[in-house]
Amino acid sequence: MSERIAHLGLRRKIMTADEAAALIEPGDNVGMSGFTGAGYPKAVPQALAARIHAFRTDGHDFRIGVWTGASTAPELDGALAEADGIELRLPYQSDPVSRAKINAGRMDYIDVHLSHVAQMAWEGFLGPLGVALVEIAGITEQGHLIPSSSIGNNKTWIDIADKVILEVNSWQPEGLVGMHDVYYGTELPPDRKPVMITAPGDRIGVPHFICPPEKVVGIVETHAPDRNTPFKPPDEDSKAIAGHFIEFLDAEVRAGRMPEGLLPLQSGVGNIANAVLAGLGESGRKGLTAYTEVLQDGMLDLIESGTIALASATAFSLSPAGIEHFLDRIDEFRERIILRPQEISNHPEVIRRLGVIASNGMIEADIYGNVNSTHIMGSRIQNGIGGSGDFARNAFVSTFVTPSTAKDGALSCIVPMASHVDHTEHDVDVIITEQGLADLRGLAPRKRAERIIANCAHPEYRPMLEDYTARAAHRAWGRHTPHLLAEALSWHQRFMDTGSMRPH
Ligand code: 0RQ
Repeated sequence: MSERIAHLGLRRKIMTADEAAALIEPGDNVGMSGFTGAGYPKAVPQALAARIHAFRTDGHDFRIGVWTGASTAPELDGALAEADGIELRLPYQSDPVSRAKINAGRMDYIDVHLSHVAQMAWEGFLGPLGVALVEIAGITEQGHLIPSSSIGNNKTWIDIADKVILEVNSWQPEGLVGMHDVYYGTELPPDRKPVMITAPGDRIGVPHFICPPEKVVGIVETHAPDRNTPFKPPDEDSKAIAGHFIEFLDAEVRAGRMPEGLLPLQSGVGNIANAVLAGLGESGRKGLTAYTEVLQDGMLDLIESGTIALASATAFSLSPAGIEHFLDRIDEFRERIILRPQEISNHPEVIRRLGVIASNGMIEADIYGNVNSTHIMGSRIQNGIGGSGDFARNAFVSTFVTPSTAKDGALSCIVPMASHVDHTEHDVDVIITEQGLADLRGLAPRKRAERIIANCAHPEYRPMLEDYTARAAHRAWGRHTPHLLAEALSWHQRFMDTGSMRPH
């Protein structure tokens, strides 16, 4: 296996996962690789979880801070949360065990814009980083580290950590070499320079991480797959949402606001995003581009069909079938895909300059266009804001998608007042449900409410929302954004009390 480690000095640092886990101490902050189930370390976190269990059995506490790119997998988040080993987690997670601990108040979680994490770490707000634990695909003779299936915050973790532990995963395809573009020009103000990306395909960095060999304290060899969750085939709601989105893009082209080849696309993760991509494939457009954070199966299909000419991201998030597809045509994909650090894939300056078309999932939107992406009933975290804020605030047009109802229709995803706000009315241009699309650009609040209710709310909840809006228009204290505050959130309370937002 060690042929993946061409640097002779570093080859001498190979050790077992247990030995590497022993280099992590209680109280350490550990910067780990991993972004949406891709490129996370697969052996050391599990060995660390076992070490934490053993410590507990001996009556000692052992908790660490876990910083990553985004979500990882059961072998990392699941194992460490199960062991009660995480004191603080950031910047994004989607693991069920962690979610339960966070919502039970037993684990701290900071939900951060993904483009902000690196600078927060450099600025020192997060405290010292003891260890970087990073999966890579190999090490060159010169000691350069070849990234694996995600880049995330790895460059920053390697730069700022006191010591570095590497997992060299021979499951990761050797054909990844050359796909990455790691930018080493980021500085803190006042020395910050423009990030010179003027088209999604621009390369501004080097294809590897740079790490002084003496900083590496251990290397663990693995051969283990990424998380690779299969996608559900798109359901009727997802297909309807995709259809509305594509009609909207066509109308933008007809109105002369976008060129035939559109503007670079960003799409969030999940089944709706995949359905939107599938719909784009059927739209007959060619030569589009993507400036996004995650590449799902749908994106590979679009690249193969020529619909997408080039895609820039920070990570893959492929199903097992998607991986097979990727490996079969990796040389072709290498010409069309660039993986970047997440502070660049999600960089506000670049997103604004390129005029990205953003599309992200949400939990609920209120009638004025405020969007909740993260909290169920205002207090329980689902996943996190991820990159949605980086894109929504800076996009050319920012769209949010959701089915109009959840929990088998027991609740409406269009509500009088969002129970938590991640994206304010100022950052939300378009809301799309299976019912239709509400283009909010250029509309004052009361007009927005009319349009969202008419176009996006489920017919079962539309009369209740119209009734609320009409009464608020007459009785609210102010008539700019009319609300009856005590009533506004009673929808959520009714759901929590009775299991349904319908009046009983
Ligand atoms: O709960 O699984 O217990 O039934 O929320 O909902 O329908 O499975 O939707 O997987 O597309 O996730 C916003 C969470 C949507 C996601 C969110 C309940 C629902 C279910 C999940 P159950 P679905 P999805 C790219 C950009 C923020 C980050 C982001 C997300 C669960 O899109 O995390 O966009 N986005 N990042 O039942 C109560 C409602 C509800 C509700 C859904 N209105 N009220 N519960 N649910 N709507 C990625 C990264 O940045 C890494």
